[in-house]
Amino acid sequence: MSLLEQRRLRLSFARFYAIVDTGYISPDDAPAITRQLVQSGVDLIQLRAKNLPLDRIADIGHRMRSVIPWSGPLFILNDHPELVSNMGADGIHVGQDDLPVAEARAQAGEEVLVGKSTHALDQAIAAEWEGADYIGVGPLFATPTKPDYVPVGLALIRQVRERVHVPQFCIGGVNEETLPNVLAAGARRIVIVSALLKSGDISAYCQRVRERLGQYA
Ligand code: TZP
Ligand code: MG
Repeated sequence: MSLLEQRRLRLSFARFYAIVDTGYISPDDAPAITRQLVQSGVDLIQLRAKNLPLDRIADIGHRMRSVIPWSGPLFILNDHPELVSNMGADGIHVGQDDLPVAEARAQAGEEVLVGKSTHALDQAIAAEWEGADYIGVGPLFATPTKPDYVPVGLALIRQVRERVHVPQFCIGGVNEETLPNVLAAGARRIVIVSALLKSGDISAYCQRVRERLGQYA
């Protein structure tokens, strides 16, 4: 099995995606937070650093990689495909206004997962056609993490499930309080950013989220 196939297999089981966003934490805390996320059993960890220069992102990414076991959560970098191979990330995540999937894969490495953000059904279908290994679907709710985006609403979750085959991670305003409605609306894979980073106890928060996810097959 190729490395890409192994990564896709691990992705196929993944349900809980955490993003380490330097808009919410001090970059120096990223490795310690990452270690907590690893120990808390999340399936994917993304580094999202919108406010830092490239050399700083590369440095934080290296330090995060060093605390994520190779058999542990998949490690994804947001933006900057050119940094991926040196960082040893498992994947790259791009948005609608970023490089096309094929170009991101060409820059990041052919064995690397490519994820793409989508905000509507046509974008979700197009991302799969383009070759994305997984998609993000959202923001479901208004969120300070992505303030300029109109919420897509919960109905999109089932529409995407019916038409798209690659794993779909529902994102945007997902937290302990909204999770029951998100799951009832059909989501089986979720991303949490601010609620997790601001929780004060990442381990306990993850435990409760995982229990709730476990109630849905
Ligand atoms: N893409 C769509 S919504 C979002 C991203 C990166 C932010 C989600 O953050 P939060 O804090 O979990 O609402
Ligand atoms: Mg981007």
